[in-house]
Amino acid sequence: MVRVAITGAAGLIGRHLVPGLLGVGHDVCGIDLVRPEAPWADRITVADLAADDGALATVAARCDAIVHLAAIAGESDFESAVASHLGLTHRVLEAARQLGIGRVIYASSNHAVGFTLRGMPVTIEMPVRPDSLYGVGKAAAEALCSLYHDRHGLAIACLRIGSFRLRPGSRRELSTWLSVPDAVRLVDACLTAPDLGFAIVYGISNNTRAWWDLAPGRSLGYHPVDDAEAWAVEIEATPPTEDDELDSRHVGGSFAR
Ligand code: 15L
Repeated sequence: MVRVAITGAAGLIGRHLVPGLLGVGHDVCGIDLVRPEAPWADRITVADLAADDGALATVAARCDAIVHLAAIAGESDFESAVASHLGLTHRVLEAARQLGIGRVIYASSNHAVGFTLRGMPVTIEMPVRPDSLYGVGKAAAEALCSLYHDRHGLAIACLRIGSFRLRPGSRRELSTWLSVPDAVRLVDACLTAPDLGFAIVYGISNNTRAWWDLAPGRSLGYHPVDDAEAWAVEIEATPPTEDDELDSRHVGGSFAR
């Protein structure tokens, strides 16, 4: 059992991750701008991570790990991207360092490499190639995580999450989908891996059409189960869209337009 604090706990991913991690036996608390309507809502502290220095310290004080999800979940202007991805991540890493919390799981994104051309497997050794200011923010925050690992010894996983959805909704998502149960498996693996060190991991399900390398995740104990292929016939029966055409060029899809 890991005692874990989740930033952005009421957000798109957080609201599934909190009950999911509780379900596999972890002790979970969280912080967000809003209180979710959920049976576990009393585990969430309502506070603005960007403005309230003490809130995260209070929430995370007795935790073993922080899962940092809070961020703008798409493209924004430059100042907002820097504040949201680099700024918030810095606050989280500093809180972890000061509180002696040894492990941080950071929700990065596939858009850190989104301008990479489609057609070949994408490994973690390939250069960062953001497709947006969002992707730049994620790549910069990954670099900050790397520094906190090297300089301060924190164990950190940067999860380059694909398309977190209840089910895949487009041709691209047949490759990039991350199911809710697999997201829980991924974070659980990163929370419990004995030798995490500094890891960059692609966060997708066990998709037949995957183009991101799952080996780094598997080496940490992440064994995804779901496969977007189950929706392939239904999705491919729909007429191709303009976004499908953009999605076929770069791994980040329409973010690279
Ligand atoms: C992301 O990182 C975004 O937060 C999400 O909205 C999706 O666009 C996803 O990537 C994706 O690439 O499908």
